[in-house]
Amino acid sequence: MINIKIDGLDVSVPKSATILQAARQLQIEIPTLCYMKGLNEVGSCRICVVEVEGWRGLHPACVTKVSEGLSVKTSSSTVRESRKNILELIMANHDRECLSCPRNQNCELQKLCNEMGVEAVPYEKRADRGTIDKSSYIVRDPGKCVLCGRCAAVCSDIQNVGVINYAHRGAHTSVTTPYGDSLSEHSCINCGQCIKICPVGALQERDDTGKVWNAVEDNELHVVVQTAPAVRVALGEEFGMQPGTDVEGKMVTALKRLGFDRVFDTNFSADLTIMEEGTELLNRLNNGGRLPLITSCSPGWIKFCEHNYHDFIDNLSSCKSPQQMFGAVAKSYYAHKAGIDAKKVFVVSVMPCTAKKFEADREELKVDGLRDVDAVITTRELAKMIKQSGIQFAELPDSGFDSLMGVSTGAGAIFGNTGGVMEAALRTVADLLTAKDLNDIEYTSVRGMEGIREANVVINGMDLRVAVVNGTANASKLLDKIRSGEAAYHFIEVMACPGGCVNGGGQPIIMDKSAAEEVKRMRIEGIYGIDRDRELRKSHKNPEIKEMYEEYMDNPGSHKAHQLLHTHYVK
Ligand code: HC0
Ligand code: SF4
Repeated sequence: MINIKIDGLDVSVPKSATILQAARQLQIEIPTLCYMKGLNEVGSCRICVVEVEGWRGLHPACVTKVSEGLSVKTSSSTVRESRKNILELIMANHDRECLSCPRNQNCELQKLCNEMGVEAVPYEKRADRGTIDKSSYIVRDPGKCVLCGRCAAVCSDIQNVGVINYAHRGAHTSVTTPYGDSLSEHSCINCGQCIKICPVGALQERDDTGKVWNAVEDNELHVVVQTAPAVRVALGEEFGMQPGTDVEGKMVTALKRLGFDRVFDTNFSADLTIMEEGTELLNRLNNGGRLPLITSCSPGWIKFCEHNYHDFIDNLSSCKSPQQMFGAVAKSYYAHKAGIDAKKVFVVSVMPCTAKKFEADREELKVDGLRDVDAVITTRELAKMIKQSGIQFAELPDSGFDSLMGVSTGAGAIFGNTGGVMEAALRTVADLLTAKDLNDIEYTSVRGMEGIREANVVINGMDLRVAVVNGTANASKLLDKIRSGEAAYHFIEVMACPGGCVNGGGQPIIMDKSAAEEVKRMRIEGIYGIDRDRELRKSHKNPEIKEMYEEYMDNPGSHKAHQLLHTHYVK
């Protein structure tokens, strides 16, 4: 251990510690901007500078290692003045459009400027980093970029995509795409993880709230909305509630007040996905089909697979995702039952995911030329619409989803967590293989926060080797092992976002990044709580699903089901 003094207080820390870590051990908060523990420890912004007795100049606490006997000052007037000066320099090159910025009041730079007393910017703008690019699902505004590099780190290290990075030198340094192109022209998977880690408003999702307002106000259209499993455990955060709070009832009330004609649930179509995907798994196992079967409901993962692992395209489940299945049945089964022309049904999705906007636009997911889903908004965009309409969300009474496509089971709910699709499928496959109504349904071996989890599940004497992956860099690691013959599985779940949809790129932004893991854990727990409280916890027990098959689609895997609910991807 190394003994040092910080602001006159003694502390012992491991030899490998930085001054920042040592200060945090003493509960001394040194401000940071570019720093992300374990991901981006590069000392590029210099906000964390400190004085070290006997050393010349100031030193960034996030990358300066401790040594025996150091004496550090973290808030001398020299330090405070320097931090203020650094912020003024950053602000000089930052488009100061705070009032109209989507990150107003949720911006780390704004918070630092307030805390350090930055009132005016005494410097001229030095760099022109380009104009806003709105042509992708992920909108980049280089004029607001503070060059922290956090997006580049997440894109390459967590997602193994690497489509944004530093370019140019000196005052012309920028964080940009290859050739400064739109992200849509490259292998960006639209996961939105860069948005969530950006400290300012330089990255945002494409805003589709205008499209949804227009649809809701169009009397010619019958507008139905579906809500993804993970939205209800995070939406409350936008209104001051604890992460993980289940606000399903209030969310449904809010959507009805916003003017949607019907409020339905993606959890319903998650149950439907299990009926189709469980059948597909059993077919492949029994009939020598291509294995491992790999889930296909995460559109970021699908795009990643198409760009980098096209030799696994035939392993992908042919099932559309629950979002798309919902749209397909809304415009067929629901329109038929309600006596409405399918072309007049406008389907809106509320998703925790930015890649769902891309998925909804995919040509191969259309049925007879008709899109399944017409508009996708994120959890953040729904919160914005609720705020715009003056609804006092926290005060709302609860209400229930509309019937026909509003009932769901605990299995549908857990889709929102990493491991959830796997567990939901195992619950149904186990009942089908044993022809029993099994009580032991919590497959805890596939739960957890680790990036790659493997398990052997024995069902009715059949030994199933399964794996659950989250984050596309982890998907690469697993698929590389399969390619080289080091590993083999029957069934794999892949979710593009670390933690699964609860941590999707469209979820509320957590300003205090040190709390991010805890927030993720609370959202995950919120979802397992919904599952535990459900009377029905297996997809095949969903009465509305049974009714739909009986009346409209015969059996899972039927010709009609294939027409509506399945697709294929081109290599
Ligand atoms: Fe998900 Fe989904 S669980 S991808 O994470 O499968 O976005 O929440 O809606 O479609 O159901 C996201 C969440 C969904 C879909 C479902 C799946
Ligand atoms: Fe990278 Fe995902 Fe951001 Fe695209 S959306 S730039 S893949 S982090």
